Amino acid sequence: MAADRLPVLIVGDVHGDIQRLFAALKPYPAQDWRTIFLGDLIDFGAFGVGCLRFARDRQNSEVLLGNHEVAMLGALGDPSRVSFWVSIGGQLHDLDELRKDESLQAWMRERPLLLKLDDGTLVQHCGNDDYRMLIADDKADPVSAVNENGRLVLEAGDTHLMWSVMSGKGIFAAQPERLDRWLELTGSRRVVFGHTPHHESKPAHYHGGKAINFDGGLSRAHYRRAQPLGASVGPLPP
Ligand SMILES: [Mn+2]
Repeated sequence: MAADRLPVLIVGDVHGDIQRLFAALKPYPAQDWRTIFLGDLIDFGAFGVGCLRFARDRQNSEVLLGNHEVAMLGALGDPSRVSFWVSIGGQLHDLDELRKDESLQAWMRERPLLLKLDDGTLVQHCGNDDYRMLIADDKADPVSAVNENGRLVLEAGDTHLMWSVMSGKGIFAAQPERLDRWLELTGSRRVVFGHTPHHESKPAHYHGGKAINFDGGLSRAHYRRAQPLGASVGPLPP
């Protein structure tokens, strides 16, 4: 697509704070950037579904699936999972809104788990290699296998399995051997991710930039003290 030629803008976990999302995107007009959202647009903040729709509709943008989207889809399909989802920040008014919008539901289920860029960057929600649990066939391209099997699992309504794949803590910062194995398996030179806040003023680089965390705690509803916008949103380094 034409957006492939644009510089890449990464957007970390938004968690329903649409005002700070707009503020963070202001220096980056949609037509000038290929915007990649790392997932977890919802929960904690009041405008989760609004953030999802905005990301879906922004020009030249792609949106990865986050574990909070998985939990919300679980709550949508199974009333017994609503209380768990609320316990991790789920907003009931957002669930009502999603229930009325079947095309948004379908769009959420189709979100990829992994995105491989032409420059060898792998982009994903969690800084974790648990995605490998979705690889069944050694011969298949691992990135396609994770995305295809993830989609099948979501279509089957097994959000419980998907949650276990996607909710682990980040391990790439502390376990460089696992990082290297994941990069080798996926044929990537580095991995960009969110999911676990890094508490730095800019995206956190680990192991010489082989792993970069863009979850800078953007949402005021999730983190009492507002973190800098540039900790979560910014250009992909060269
Ligand atoms: Mn997450």
